[in-house]
Amino acid sequence: MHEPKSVDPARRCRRIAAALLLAAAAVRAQIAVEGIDDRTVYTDRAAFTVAAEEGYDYAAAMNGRSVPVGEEVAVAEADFYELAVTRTPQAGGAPESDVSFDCELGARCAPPPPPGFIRGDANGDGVVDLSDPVMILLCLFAGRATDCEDALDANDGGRVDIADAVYVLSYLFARGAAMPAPFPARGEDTTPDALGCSR
Ligand SMILES: [Ca+2]
Ligand SMILES: [Ca+2]
Repeated sequence: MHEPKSVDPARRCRRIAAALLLAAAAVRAQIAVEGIDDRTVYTDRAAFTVAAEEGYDYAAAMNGRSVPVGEEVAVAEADFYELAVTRTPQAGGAPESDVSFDCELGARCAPPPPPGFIRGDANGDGVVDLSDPVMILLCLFAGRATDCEDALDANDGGRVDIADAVYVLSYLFARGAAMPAPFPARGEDTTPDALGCSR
């Protein structure tokens, strides 16, 4: 048994679009694990079934936790896994075989967002909602820092003031005009102004 290894997120993302890597499948006898191939790269999810043969009692555990035999087991969370299976003849006798494999599953790396900002998306979470005018007001009156003054400048007037919070609220709740570009897609500011943005 190997100790399960943790997989840090950065390491996962260096891996090719993250993958399930099966390695070192040590088949010592006739126990079959179906649905996955040895030394094959998967992404995001894999599922396997420990095949149950009549005449044997099976015990299967993945990372020390029991998993069912004869039905599909899905792996969808990035981690390092070890599966161990033993079977014992019902007619008696010692466990005559076992099989184990190690697999590592990484999340598919999300592509980096394109550069730029969404006008009105003050908090930079990718959507414009009520939290954004709140963020504008916090920046104006509560000393909250921002990494993108351009995003706060909802009306593209070249300055950030309370009119920007009102503009977003009007858009959201009073059928007011949409924000000028870049909106709704992320993009660069095409209006020359003194505002900055580090997104
Ligand atoms: Ca937002
Ligand atoms: Ca403005």
